[in-house]
Amino acid sequence: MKLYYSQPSPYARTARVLHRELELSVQEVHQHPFDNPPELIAANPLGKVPCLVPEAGEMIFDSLVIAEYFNALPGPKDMFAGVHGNWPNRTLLALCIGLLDSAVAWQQDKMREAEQQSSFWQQRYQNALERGLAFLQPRLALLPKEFTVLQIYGVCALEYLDFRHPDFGWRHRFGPLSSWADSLGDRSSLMATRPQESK
Ligand SMILES: N[C@@H](CCC(=O)N[C@@H](CS)C(=O)NCC(=O)O)C(=O)O
Repeated sequence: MKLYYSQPSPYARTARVLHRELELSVQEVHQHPFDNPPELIAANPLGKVPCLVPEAGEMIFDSLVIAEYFNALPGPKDMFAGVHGNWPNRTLLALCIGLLDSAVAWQQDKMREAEQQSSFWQQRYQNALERGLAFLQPRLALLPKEFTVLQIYGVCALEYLDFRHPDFGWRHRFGPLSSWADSLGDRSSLMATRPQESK
């Protein structure tokens, strides 16, 4: 199966980490959504990455649906262990996805011409991120002990903040969260997918 992704995309990164963890055979195809590649548009009418084209059947998007699909394939482990059926952890997963949403929306606003940027929205995204991190940090002990989708979305969100919003400086204010991210960061699936600028 083929996975359309772009290197800096944190949503695409979650799918790239997951298939590595599950040792699935996936061909990664780099597509920058802003180039409107016809293959990507044909696969995902929203023109977004990640998008999965399985061997047979319909395309699969978005990242959480791809995660559920990968996890449903025969594989060595359950990447939703302690998340499905556990409402506090399922809510923390939604929180981590929401952190990604705010961080990406903030980045998109920063990419506009200076006069088109909105200080109202940029502040709002930062406030949501600040409160979200403050909510997550004291709940780290609740997370499943295994490496699950929750850890994947969490680390992808935090490292995306390092990548796109270094001036936000979250690591100075959230020491335990920063140590938590670092304790997972040398996993090969995370190291192989760390965001960098597209060439
Ligand atoms: N909810 C989607 C979000 C995907 C998304 O927004 N991807 C961005 C890249 S980070 C994208 O492709 N943006 C292109 C666009 O908005 O046109 C998911 O979880 O997969």
